[in-house]
Amino acid sequence: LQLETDLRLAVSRGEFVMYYQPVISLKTGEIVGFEALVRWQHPRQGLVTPERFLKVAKETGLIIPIGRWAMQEACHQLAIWQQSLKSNCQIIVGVNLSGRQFIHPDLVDEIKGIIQDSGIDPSGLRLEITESVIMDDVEATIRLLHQLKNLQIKLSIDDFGTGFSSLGYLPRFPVDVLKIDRSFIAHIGEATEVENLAIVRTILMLAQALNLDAIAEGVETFEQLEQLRSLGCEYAQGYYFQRPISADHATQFFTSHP
Ligand code: G
Ligand code: G
Ligand code: MN
Ligand code: NA
Repeated sequence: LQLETDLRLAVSRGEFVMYYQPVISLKTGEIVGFEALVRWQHPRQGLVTPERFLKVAKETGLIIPIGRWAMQEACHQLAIWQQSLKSNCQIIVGVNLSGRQFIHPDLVDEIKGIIQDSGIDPSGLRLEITESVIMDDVEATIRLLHQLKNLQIKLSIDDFGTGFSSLGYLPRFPVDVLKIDRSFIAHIGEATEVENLAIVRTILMLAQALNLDAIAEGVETFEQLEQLRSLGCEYAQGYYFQRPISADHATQFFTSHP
């Protein structure tokens, strides 16, 4: 309950900070974008990760104002990056959406408003929606995804492979990216490698057949990177490249990265 009280105060006091984890092209080694990950700068406990407060935020509905802040902040930062980039470069910022945000009736209008206020080119914004949320009510999801695509933004299915999707629906979802859940990547190099490699290979083939990009999450070792490369995976993120970092640090990393 202390956490809930503190979280309410945090919303009104604006104690959240956005961190950014680079997404890397395995072909060129270049940064192609970032995943935005919210952090809570707690007055006494320091930087708190979402693991510790998102559950309460979802239960209490505080995820709605926190998620709105996250979207505004990420778009504000994206606008800065888009302005500083040469016109031939693309940078994509991924923002996570929880199930509660996804089914909120104001979602589309709110994102539309944030795109206008921030002045971003919407093609640089990607919403990350987990597979289990997407599969919850398929017909409603398809309608909503089309409304979101009408805003000219990008969409990804997050934690792909963990939600037991009926794969037959996949071609009907107007999404751009499959994010391969990090549990499959984590076991590369371990005893269960064979099964996990088979799953990763299958997801990559599926993505290719449906003309979607695939991003491998949670790459922690060189060995995992090499395996992904050999399977033809094009994009990855993970501690091996960089942990989530502040916007300033991300900007430095971005401009100094070869
Ligand atoms: O670093 P990590 O601990 O950042 O994130 C843990 C979980 O919190 C992930 O599942 C991630 O999707 C989720 N998360 C991080 N930032 C946000 C956000 O801004 N909105 C929502 N809805 N979830 C987030
Ligand atoms: O659920 P989602 O995919 O949005 O979660 C992203 C989460 O994964 C964040 O908590 C982020 O900090 C974490 N993360 C990012 N890279 C790695 C990694 O290489 N290893 C592990 N274990 N977690 C990672
Ligand atoms: Mn994500
Ligand atoms: Na994920």
